[in-house]
Amino acid sequence: MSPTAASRPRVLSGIQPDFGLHLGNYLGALRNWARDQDRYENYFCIVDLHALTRAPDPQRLRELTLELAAMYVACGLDPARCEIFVQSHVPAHSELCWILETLTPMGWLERMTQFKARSEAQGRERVNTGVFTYPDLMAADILLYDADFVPVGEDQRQHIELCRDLANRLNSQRGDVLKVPAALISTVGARVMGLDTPDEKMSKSIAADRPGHAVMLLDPPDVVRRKIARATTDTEPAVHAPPGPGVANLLEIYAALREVSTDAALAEFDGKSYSVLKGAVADAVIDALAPIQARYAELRSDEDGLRRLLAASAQRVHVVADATLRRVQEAVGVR
Ligand code: AQP
Repeated sequence: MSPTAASRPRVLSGIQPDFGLHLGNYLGALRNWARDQDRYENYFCIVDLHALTRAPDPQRLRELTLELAAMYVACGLDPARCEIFVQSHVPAHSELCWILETLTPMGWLERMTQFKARSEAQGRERVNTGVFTYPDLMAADILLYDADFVPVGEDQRQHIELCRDLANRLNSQRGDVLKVPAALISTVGARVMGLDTPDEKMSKSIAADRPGHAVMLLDPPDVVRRKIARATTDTEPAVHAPPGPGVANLLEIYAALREVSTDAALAEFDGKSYSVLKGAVADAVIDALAPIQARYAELRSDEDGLRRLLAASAQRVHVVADATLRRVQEAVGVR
């Protein structure tokens, strides 16, 4: 990274290599990371330990990790300006997580929406403990790097709040040990909703079961067009104000990709049929995905190059993470 980067505020964020990425991951996270990379000192992690909570096939997890690294770069993250590294390559993440767990009341974790959703879906007795303590590991990911900001989608706000609470708790007990980070949530595209169910957020795991739920970043143009053509709207004959949730979601996707306000998007399509709107949304999505898909194909053909990039970054970030871990260990008395 350039020598001047160190004087900028630091951002850290990550994505799980559990399934392929969808448009929500792009608009809520990756696109913003790439757009703002000159404003920040950039740390972007591939959080493979989090993905273990879904008990993936080991070989598939290794592949998904490399695929995600390629996707980070294909979406515009420049390895010369961003650290791009794998969580499990830096043991300090797990070590700090344990210390944070000892500071976390169970009630804080029981309130987490993601835990509640997964324990309802799988049954509380069966859901693994990693799903429960996931926010502690995420807090460790962030706090280890003294991040100023965490650029994420709206769904992660609750986890960032918990991370802040933990940093404040340790600081109030043991002096100023940890930097308290803030969430950085974009005003557009922060909560893309499911195409088939516009009342729930577009989600990777749902898309794995129901392909019509989400446009995936690697979907070819005909698939994008078909999925958007089938997106849920309503029984009105044309776009009108105020739009229902399905139409509002399509307008929001269009506005985010064409970089216009949602009001301008609504004005553009007011009175037009849903098929006209859907055609324009599909064009915008296809235009945005074409260069990403081309770059991704190039990067995936050089696996050794990707592995070298990840190894070099892990070596550099290791130093930063270990320094913070040492500070915390000293503060709590295990060093
Ligand atoms: N629908 C979304 N709209 C905007 N941003 C979103 N993000 C996720 N879904 C949307 C943002 O993408 C980043 C990576 O997310 P993650 O790997 O932590 O996975 P997630 O939030 O769990 O993603 P999914 O798609 O919702 O997967 P599952 O099905 O596992 O729950 C984060 O910054 C997130 O805010």
